[in-house]
Amino acid sequence: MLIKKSGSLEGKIASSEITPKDAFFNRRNFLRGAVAVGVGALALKQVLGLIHPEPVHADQQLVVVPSKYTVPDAQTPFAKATTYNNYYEFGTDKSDPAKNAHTLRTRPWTVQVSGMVKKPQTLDINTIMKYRPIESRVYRHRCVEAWSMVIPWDGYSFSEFISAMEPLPSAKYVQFISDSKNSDMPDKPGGFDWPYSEGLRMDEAMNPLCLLTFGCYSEVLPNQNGAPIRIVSPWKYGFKNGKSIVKIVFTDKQPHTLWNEMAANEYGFYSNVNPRVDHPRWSQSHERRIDSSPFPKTIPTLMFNGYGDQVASMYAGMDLKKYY
Ligand SMILES: Nc1nc2c(c(=O)[nH]1)N[C@H]1C(S)=C(S)[C@@H](COP(=O)(O)O)O[C@H]1N2
Ligand SMILES: [Mo]
Repeated sequence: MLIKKSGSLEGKIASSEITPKDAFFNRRNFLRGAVAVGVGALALKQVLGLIHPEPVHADQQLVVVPSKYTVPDAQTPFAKATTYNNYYEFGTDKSDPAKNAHTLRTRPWTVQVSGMVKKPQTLDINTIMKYRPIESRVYRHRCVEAWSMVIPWDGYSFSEFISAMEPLPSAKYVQFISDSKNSDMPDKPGGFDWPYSEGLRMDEAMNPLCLLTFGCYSEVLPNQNGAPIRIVSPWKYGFKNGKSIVKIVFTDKQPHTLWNEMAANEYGFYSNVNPRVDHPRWSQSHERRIDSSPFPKTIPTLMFNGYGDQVASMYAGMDLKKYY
């Protein structure tokens, strides 16, 4: 795997350096159970792949390394984590995204970085994916709707990416904006201010737990889980974790976030998991662990989803009832 260590991402990996070999590794198409492939045949496939980029399939394996940021909880079965989803651009029922998200085209894919940053630039997803080793991190995932899962996500700390972008000292927040192309998402429900957008305070985004995510269960992300690139911030409610990101904006003002602007009294900008601050329409004290809890909401919800040791200090002195 080609990993370079300093300077900005594009500086590190100029497009002229992307050889057929790199392209092969970029696409991570190490098919599960594949037998040895002749080198000649492989090389030809790579060259053809460059001319006609292959679609990336969700069952493609990622090369991942273990991570210290892993909880011991029993993992949610892959089949549940990939069929019980919120991804409203593909429908508002939990089962809709798995049925509809196949229309999302995840290659070619670029992420535009702009705002208060030294070098605004547009980066190819393959460049971003190979910038750092991809870690497998088993995280607790708590939706604001009081259900939860335990998912092995694959990515590297968002902080690594942010540092490479060299944000200006004036940047206090980072916003990430999801895709919303009509051709890919023809049936987006009305009444929402598309595209989906979310954001974090800079120190939250720089917390090593905040994961720039490319896969789950050591495979590239299924479309319904936010392919090809998304955020996972496990101490926050799931809606902070924007999917299928196309823009990252550094700013000095608290950014527009879709749910907060839709219903500010129900969905705060911070949205830290907090069993003591209820949603106006339901309690947050307990949760239902999808597929392992026999009936709804038997599991006590943990402050910061159990990640207090790593994140509580960022909120020292803040009234978390006011800044929910
Ligand atoms: N673009 C986009 N991102 C999104 C959503 C969405 O509707 N659109 N839903 C959010 C919510 S509410 C949750 S709980 C998680 C759920 O998806 P996951 O299980 O793949 O994390 O995605 C979040 N990210
Ligand atoms: Mo959610």
